[in-house]
Amino acid sequence: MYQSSVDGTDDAIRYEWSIGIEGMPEGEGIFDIKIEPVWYDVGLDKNLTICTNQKLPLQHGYSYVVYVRQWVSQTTYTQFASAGILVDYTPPLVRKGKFVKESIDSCLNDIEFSTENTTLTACWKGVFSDQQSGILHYFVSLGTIPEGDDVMKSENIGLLETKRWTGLSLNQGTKYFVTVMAVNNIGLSTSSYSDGVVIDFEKPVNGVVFNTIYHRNIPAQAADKVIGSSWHGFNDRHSFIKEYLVALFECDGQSNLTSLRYVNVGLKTKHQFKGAPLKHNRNYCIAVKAIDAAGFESNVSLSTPLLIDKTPPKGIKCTSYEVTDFAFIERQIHDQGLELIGPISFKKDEFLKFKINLDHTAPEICCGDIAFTYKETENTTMTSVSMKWAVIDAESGLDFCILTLGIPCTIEKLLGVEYKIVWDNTFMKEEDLVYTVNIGTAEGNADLIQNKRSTETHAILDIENTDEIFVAIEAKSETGLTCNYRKMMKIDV
Ligand SMILES: [Ca+2]
Ligand SMILES: [Ca+2]
Ligand SMILES: [Ca+2]
Repeated sequence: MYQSSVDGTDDAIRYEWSIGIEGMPEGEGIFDIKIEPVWYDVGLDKNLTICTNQKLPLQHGYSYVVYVRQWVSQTTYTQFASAGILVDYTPPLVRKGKFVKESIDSCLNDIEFSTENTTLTACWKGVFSDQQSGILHYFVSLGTIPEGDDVMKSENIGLLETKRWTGLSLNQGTKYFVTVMAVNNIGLSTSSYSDGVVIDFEKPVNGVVFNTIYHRNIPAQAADKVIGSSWHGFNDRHSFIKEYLVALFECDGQSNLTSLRYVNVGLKTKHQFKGAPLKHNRNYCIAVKAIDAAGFESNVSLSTPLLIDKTPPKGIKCTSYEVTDFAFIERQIHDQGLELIGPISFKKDEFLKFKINLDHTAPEICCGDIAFTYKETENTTMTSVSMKWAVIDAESGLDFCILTLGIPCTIEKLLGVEYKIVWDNTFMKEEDLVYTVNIGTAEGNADLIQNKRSTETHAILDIENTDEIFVAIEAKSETGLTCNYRKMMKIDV
């Protein structure tokens, strides 16, 4: 149905009307112009209502024009045409790649975290379109769920494409969503909502910082071109750690922490300061702070001081050294020219493990440049060993040496034919060891487990039809150093 009226002049003797698609002959799209009349007489009436033919309904996306002929004599008329009116049956569209954004300022970027709990801005420039009838107005709301309005009720804000709320009291750790409903000129609507913003106005918790890249502190080092650092324990409750800032500074006197030159290392949790001008007999500290996704900085955490000592350390000589037969012993010797002589007793099958660190390179998980001699005396349950070992290369500064007692791997029967092999204390305690496990029913075979890589210190497998298995485990440190362990184990069936 279409309504139209015309302002005619008084000298008209009658009017005729027609209607059709804009830019086409009069009547086209409304009448079958080959067989139907196109012009209709209405006498001197100045308005009319047209019901379109069901066979030719008004078509979506087309513009229609009403024509009027004002006859002033039997042979003379003036023709008028209305402005086109576009037919629209569809609600507004959401443009591809456009979305409702949250912002705290100019709407350049959508934010996922905000440090503001009283204000929030929403923006939806170019998000909605309606080619046919156009947008009439927008409704906008704020809620804790998509399409929700539990924080701010839906509000008609005309054709504005941003909304700034103030005086809010948003909760920390809660995600808020903006919903915008676009209404077109024929009353059809479409809504779209933002991907949310979490409120976070708490700085991250700071962690612990170490003066090596191995998550432990050392008191001194001889190297003067590089200092390592590592850290852990930084955390954020409401968002997450986005990046770390690290700085190296001399910390002998009063240090001004506000003027440190930080390096942004992203999400890495270790960093090496290379080529740093490190002075002999001075202490250096590492400062680390974390930044959360909302942009808050944590407090600064400092490592313990590290002394740069380029003079060679004096050798020590231990005349007696004992590994008791019940304890897991760990000794650290910060010196070089090490010589340990003495009786050591340990149980049958137990063995000595070394972890040494030369020149502050990565710690090895087996033996390094160490020579040792020992003499065994057998009795039924104990092996008594006299040992002497020393660092062969006295030039390389021995940083530390850890000596521990290795416990052989064990086998435990579970249900049925299921067994558990455990190598908890077989290798050096090192967080980042990766094990490659091979287990077979004959020496050199891997028919039960082949090249299984794991960070766990156990394996569970089915063992049938054999009374012994051969276990070979290779442990690999983060720095690529390896240590091998092999054992034949009897199966208790
Ligand atoms: Ca439309
Ligand atoms: Ca967002
Ligand atoms: Ca935070």
